[in-house]
Parts: sequence; C-alpha cells; structure tokens
Amino acid sequence: MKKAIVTGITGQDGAYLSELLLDKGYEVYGTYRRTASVNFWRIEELGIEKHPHLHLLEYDLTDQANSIRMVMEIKPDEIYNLAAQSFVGVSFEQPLATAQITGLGAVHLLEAIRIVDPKIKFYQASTSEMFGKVQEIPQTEKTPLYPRSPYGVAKLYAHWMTINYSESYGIFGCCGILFNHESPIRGREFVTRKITDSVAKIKLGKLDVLELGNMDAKRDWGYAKDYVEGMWRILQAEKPDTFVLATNRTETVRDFVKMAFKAAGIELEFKGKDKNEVAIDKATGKTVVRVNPKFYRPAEVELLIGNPEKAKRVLGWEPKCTLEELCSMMVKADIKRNEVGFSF
Ligand code: NDP
Ligand code: GDR
Repeated sequence: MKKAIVTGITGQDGAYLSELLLDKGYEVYGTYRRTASVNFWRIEELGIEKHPHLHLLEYDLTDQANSIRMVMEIKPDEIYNLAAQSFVGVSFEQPLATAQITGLGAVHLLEAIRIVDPKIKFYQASTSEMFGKVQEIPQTEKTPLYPRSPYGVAKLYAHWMTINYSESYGIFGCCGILFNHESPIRGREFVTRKITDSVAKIKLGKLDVLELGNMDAKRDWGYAKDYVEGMWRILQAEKPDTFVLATNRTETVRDFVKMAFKAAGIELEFKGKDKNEVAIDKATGKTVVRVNPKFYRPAEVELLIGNPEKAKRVLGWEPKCTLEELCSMMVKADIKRNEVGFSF
C-alpha cells in the first residue's frame, strides 16, 4: 500500500486529492493546522473523514522541525504540497506571512526529503498566478513568468526551489502549474464561489446585492476534481517535470456572473462602466450586482488562458467538465445549502 502525505487537507484540493488517493488504495496522511476551531467540513461533506486509511496530522508548514519529524515518522512514497496562504488579495496585506508559508514552506518539505530520503516524490502546487502580466497567449510551460502579487512571487520561489532540488539532489520534484479550478467546496472568498453563494442567497431572498471588484479580469476556470487527478498523474510520470493544467478557454468575471444568475433562472442586464457598473434583474428591475472598489487589487492579473497540450500528450490528462456544467453544479449546491442555512 502506497503512503502519501497531503498538506492542506482542510482546503479544497487537499480534500479532493485525499478522496482520490483513498479510492486508489493509498494510506493517506492529511495535514491540518492547529487552530482554536479546526474545520473539517470539506472532508465531512465528501464522507471520508472516518475512512480507515485516512490519518489526520497536526502540522504547520512554517516549522522545519515539524516537517522533518513528520517525514521521518511516516516515510511516505509521495508528498503533495497543497498547503499555502492561497488568497491573492490577502497576500497584499500579509506579504511576509505569505512568503513564509507559501514560499519557504515548500523548502521545509524539500529539506526534509533531502535529509530523510531523497527517493520520496514531491508535488508542488504551482500556479498560473506566476504568469501574471501577460507575456504570451495561451500560456504554456515555456511562457516567461512575471508575477503580479506577493502570492505569485512566493509561489515562483517555491516553484524554482522544487526544480532546483530536483536538479541538484536528484529528488523527484514536480510542479503542476494549475490554472484556477473551482467546485462546490471552493472557499467563499474566491470569486466563483462568492458569486454562486450570493446568487443562491439572492434567489432565496436572503441577500439584495452582490458586490464585486474587477469584472473585466479573465480567467481559465476548470473543475477541481479533474485537476487533482492531474496532480496524481504528474507524480506517476517517468521523470520529474513541470506541467500546465488548464482548459484553454477564458471568460471574464462578468461572464461568470451572467452564467451563475442564469443557472438560477435570473436574466441580467448590465449598465454603466468600471466603478459605476451594475447588473439589473430583468424581471424585477432591481439592482443585484454592483462594483465596490474595495475588492480591486493593487496590481491585477488581467488575462489567464492555459494550453494543457503537454499534459495531454505525456500524461493523457484532459479536463472533462465544462464551465457551464461547473457553474450550474456550484449554484445548485449553494441553493441547497442556503435553503438549510449552511454557512461555510
Ligand atoms: P485552499 O486555500 O482551499 O487550502 C489551503 C490549505 O493550506 C488549507 O488546508 C490551509 O489550512 C492550509 N494552510 C495554510 N497555511 C498553512 C500553514 N502555515 N501550515 C499548514 N497548512 C496551511 O487552497 P486550494 O485547495 O484551492 O489550493 C491548493 C493549493 O494549490 C494551494 O497551494 C494553492 O495556492 C494552489 N493553487 C490553487 C489553485 C486553485 O485554483 N484552487 C490554482 C493553482 C494553485 P486552513 O484550513 O487551516 O487555512
Ligand atoms: P485568483 O482567484 O486571484 O485568480 O487566485 P480569485 O477568485 O480570488 O479572483 C479571480 C479574479 O476575480 C477578480 N474579482 C474578485 N475576486 C475576489 N476574490 N473577490 C471579488 O469580489 C472579486 N471581484 C473581482 C479578481 O480581481 C481576480 O482577477 C486563485 C487562487 O485559488 C490562487 O490560490 C490560485 O493560485 C489562482 O487562482 C490560480
């Protein structure tokens, strides 16, 4: 039975990846941070929290000794480093904490592997945020990197350290450059889930208006369950390498807003521009979306679109779920939750 450590099991990807690895017969060690009120709602929703082959471990990525002891005690075959301060907006307010967790944190694990057993395979959760300011369309593994946030810069460091440890010490260190991936268990601070949760509340009469920042930003959105399958395939490849996982389709935040309201049976009309833009419910004439500049970022990534051709060719990986299917799945889940007062 293979053993895998998944850091960040309380997050979206950690929960889905753990589910996938358990299905594949792995012994899974999922890590969570000690907090006053740890929240396992995602693994509970997936029904894996009491799985006999799932072990939950208290672990903090910023603690080197904790990293070494954990790797020494478990001696895993694979480590998937998904833990991070992953919210771009917050990284502008907490650049140093973001650097310590999202950047240096990965090196604590790489060092632990180097010390304990360099044969342990390592997956680093790299990101399309590293592409930042548009250099090339669509973006591939060879596109120059130009991050536009403290989060993107921290991830760039972890990305190159993974490649460096692979080249320097022969560690099987891989990076998946994943474009935005979403699901019904996405955090509510991220724009897609913020939209689908608000659409559900507006539909049920629990909220009047959804406030957003830059609706012109374009993203390549896929389904998280497809992407965790890609992470696993990346570590099963013959040699350590970097892969882009994306859908090769990009839409604006505004397009996603339209799609989500439509999935709830509400047609919108957009009026005004930039900070004065609003969306009106055609049936009632009420304003249901408006811009609040507090959600703008000091520097924005305007356009992301990824070409996953290499992942298809080498790993046989392809995204299966369309954006329309994903959006509708998220809206339906949020309507169901809001009907019973769910609050995560
Ligand atoms: P989430 O924000 O949902 O999850 C992040 C996880 O990291 C949580 O479990 C969180 O714990 C944990 N964590 C945060 N700080 C620490 C710490 N100091 N020590 C240990 N654990 C910590 O992210 P996602 O699941 O969406 O993403 C997974 C990874 O993939 C992240 O690294 C993210 O940056 C990256 N990524 C995500 C993409 C996406 O579109 N989802 C795209 C590309 C990359 P807690 O619950 O306690 O906060
Ligand atoms: P992103 O995701 O920054 O791409 O990072 P997010 O959903 O936060 O933003 C996407 C785009 O929407 C715009 N936007 C808003 N965003 C939020 N969160 N809230 C708003 O109200 C709002 N209004 C407009 C943003 O400006 C941005 O352009 C995600 C994270 O999962 C990272 O960890 C991951 O690495 C990248 O995706 C790929």
